[in-house]
Amino acid sequence: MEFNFEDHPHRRYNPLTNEWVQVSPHRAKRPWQGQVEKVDEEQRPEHDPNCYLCAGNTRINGEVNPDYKDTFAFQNDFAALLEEIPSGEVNEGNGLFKAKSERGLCKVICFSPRHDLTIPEMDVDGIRKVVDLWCKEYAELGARDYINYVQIFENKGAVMGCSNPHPHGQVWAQESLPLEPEKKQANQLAYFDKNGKTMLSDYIADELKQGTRVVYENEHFVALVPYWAVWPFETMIVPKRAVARVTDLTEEERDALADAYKSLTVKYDNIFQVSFPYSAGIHQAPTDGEDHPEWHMHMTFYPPLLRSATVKKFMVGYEMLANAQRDITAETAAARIREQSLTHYKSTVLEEENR
Ligand code: H2U
Repeated sequence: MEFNFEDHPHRRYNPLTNEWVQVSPHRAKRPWQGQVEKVDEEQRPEHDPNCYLCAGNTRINGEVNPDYKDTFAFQNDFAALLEEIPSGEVNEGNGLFKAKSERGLCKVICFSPRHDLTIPEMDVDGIRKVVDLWCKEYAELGARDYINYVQIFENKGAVMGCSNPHPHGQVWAQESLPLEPEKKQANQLAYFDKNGKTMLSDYIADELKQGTRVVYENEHFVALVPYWAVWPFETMIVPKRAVARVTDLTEEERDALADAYKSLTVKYDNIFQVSFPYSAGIHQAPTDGEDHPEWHMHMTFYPPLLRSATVKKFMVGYEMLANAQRDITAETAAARIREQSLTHYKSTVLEEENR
């Protein structure tokens, strides 16, 4: 019998983080008698008077949101990071007790005044405004001399702990480089120093040649299931040009990013005909004043759903104690995403109802 990566257990290497994932494709058929998530598909109003993100509404701290027409950003009223704190440091017990103060700030970014929409249901022009807002926040927050990293992210769906269905994301800006970007920076730097090119330029060139993990492509971006994906339907949107940060994207590339973001999330929603939950975010160059030619920005999506709209993957047991693990291969997941239509299932339903 010959070893076969589609059937036999193996490990795959993530060169961005220098970590391994255990792949167990033969397990994909196991029966499920565990927790089943509730599908929350209620019809939401365009404006909800009780939503703290809707235009014109009062937030918990008494502030009133403006009557915004596209996007809107505000400082998180319950921010995890604060700007005005004294600095402090502990390093005791032979380095066993280390701590350091961390300055920063957190913002909430509303993608649209429409309470009933999500990214896959917004039009590309509206999503382009979200891309522009990311650029504005990255530039403005990153320009503060003590801010060295800006993390842009979106938590979508109650399953991901998102507290409000209104389309929104967050931006956390801080003094230090957080763990995930720190790992990616070190590995991209080592690759760039050795090869004189960004790691992801070489990687996506090979992915585009092979095609088996590519799920969507336009002129400037490719969306793919990375070879080393951990989450069942994990994907990355990567610019074809080695761009270090969102603010280095051209106007055309910003449009293309908005198109890729929409296309990928429409396909996601179509897999189980449900608003597909995920945590997504942009990893890009720190805002420490350096050039960072090693950085190739990318947007990563970590969706938790596994085999249906109601069965979620849990990162527990072996994953917590030993190593990240997945059942279906990246190639199987990619084929599943790729084959989905670029027309959102809800618009198809609407068309049928109107017929
Ligand atoms: P989620 O992305 O997890 O849904 O978070 C929304 C954020 O909105 C959350 O961090 C903030 C919460 O602190 N928030 C406000 O800033 N003001 C409010 O009036 C309610 C919620």
